[in-house]
Amino acid sequence: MLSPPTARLCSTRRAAPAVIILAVFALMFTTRADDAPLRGVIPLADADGACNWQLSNAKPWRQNISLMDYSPAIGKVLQVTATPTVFHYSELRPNKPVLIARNAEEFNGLLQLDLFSDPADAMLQVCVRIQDSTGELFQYHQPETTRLRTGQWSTLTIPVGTPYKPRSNWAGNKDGVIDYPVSFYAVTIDYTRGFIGQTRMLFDQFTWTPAKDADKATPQTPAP
Ligand SMILES: [Ca+2]
Ligand SMILES: [Ca+2]
Repeated sequence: MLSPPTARLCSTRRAAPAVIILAVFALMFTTRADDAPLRGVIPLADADGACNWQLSNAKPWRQNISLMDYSPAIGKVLQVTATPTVFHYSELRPNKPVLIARNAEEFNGLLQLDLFSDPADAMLQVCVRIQDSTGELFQYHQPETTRLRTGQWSTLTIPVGTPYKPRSNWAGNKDGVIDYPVSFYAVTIDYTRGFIGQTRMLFDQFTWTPAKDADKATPQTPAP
């Protein structure tokens, strides 16, 4: 049977909105891919080679950050210099907070970084600052103070996310509730009280590993 001409006209007219709907879906999926939470290394430099990290209050706290070539094997690293008697910590952050989790389930993982401290005893501890969608900041501490060794790189690990309790929170809506999505905002380096002189710290391989990925890589240690 031949379909009536009016029906044909209708289906042709419907085609245009369908194309628009498909285009909107395509755009949504593209946007979603761009907004996927980070897994792995947070780059030290952007595509043009410019430093992707900054120090908060660098000028008043008399601290300095630079991107430098370290060695052929290690490549570029961040160098931070500070005088702990002028200010007792540094806040080192990517130019833009990095999305790491869209919900409570995703918010569970390890933030790791490679650190070289000269001298080693100038550094007391490293903390991680996470920003929720209202701008509230949550600070997570290392489980225990890491002793660095002079003249050696160390990999520090800070567990971050819903299974762990942040030590403090401030800014944003200040309700103590994590509003998703959340982003990696900064690491802070607390200097040893009473340390006299200038410190030089090198940073490399800032890495976010979601717990789901870590489970695949290493067998879980049974609870004691
Ligand atoms: Ca490097
Ligand atoms: Ca909040």
